Amino acid sequence: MQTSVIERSVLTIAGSDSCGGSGIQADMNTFAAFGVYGASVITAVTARNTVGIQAVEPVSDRMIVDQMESVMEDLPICAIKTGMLPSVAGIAVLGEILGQLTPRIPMVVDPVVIEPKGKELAGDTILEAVRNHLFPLATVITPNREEAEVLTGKSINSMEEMEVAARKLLELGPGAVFLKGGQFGSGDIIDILLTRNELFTFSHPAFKGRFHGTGCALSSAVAAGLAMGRALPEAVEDAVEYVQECLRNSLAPVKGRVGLLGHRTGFSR
Ligand code: PXL
Repeated sequence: MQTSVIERSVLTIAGSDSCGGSGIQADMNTFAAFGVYGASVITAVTARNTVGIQAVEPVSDRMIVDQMESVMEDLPICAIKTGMLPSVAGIAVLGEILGQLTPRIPMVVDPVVIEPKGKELAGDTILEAVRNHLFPLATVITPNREEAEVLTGKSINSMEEMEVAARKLLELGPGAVFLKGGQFGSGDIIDILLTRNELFTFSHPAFKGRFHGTGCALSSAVAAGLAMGRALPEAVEDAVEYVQECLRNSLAPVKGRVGLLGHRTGFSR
């Protein structure tokens, strides 16, 4: 038996999803697919399935801090991703800890507000706290179109408006904005990555139906790429391709109408 020393790992700070489709479970599956060791700080526990969310219980702020300390003291964390964060006070405390770690450690902030079918996972005050405490520390933020609309207070109905929204979000302090899900008309879905000096676009076919956990997998895949030393545009490109691969391998749930991502290990480009 061979034991090699762990050189790189990636940390997710997010909620647990009991059905395994999103949250911590999607993040860990994604890290495994990219071949990067994953650690997790659990911020909330959800009782949910593909039909809906039955219950949510936040983890205490103290326990979030304890988990952070345990992980950071031991593992070589090379990138961090944040997802569902349930309390304003917890976000402020996390902001202080993460302020000591970034920008040395790149961080992907997924401002989880609304899951695709429109159910709110985080209220406005949470979003405001994420915007104030975490956006300025982020290497990249990864809102979907609905989240960008909430964050900017403007609806997005065209590619031009996608770009305007991305520019507005960049002013909130992150190093870059990856704005997902521009689909105006029946064509491909266009995502845009706006860095401080460049704009990249990524287009991919739209899959029929609704899927659970695409945002979590995407932001985790970006974090995995950054942990492995990939430049942001390449990490984003790989992440888009990874989620496409998961969608091609998707699984139909028994009762719900939302598909589950088919994570596979050994993803490489
Ligand atoms: O997809 C957003 C998300 C993030 N984290 C948890 C979730 C969900 C969506 O349901 O349950 C724990």
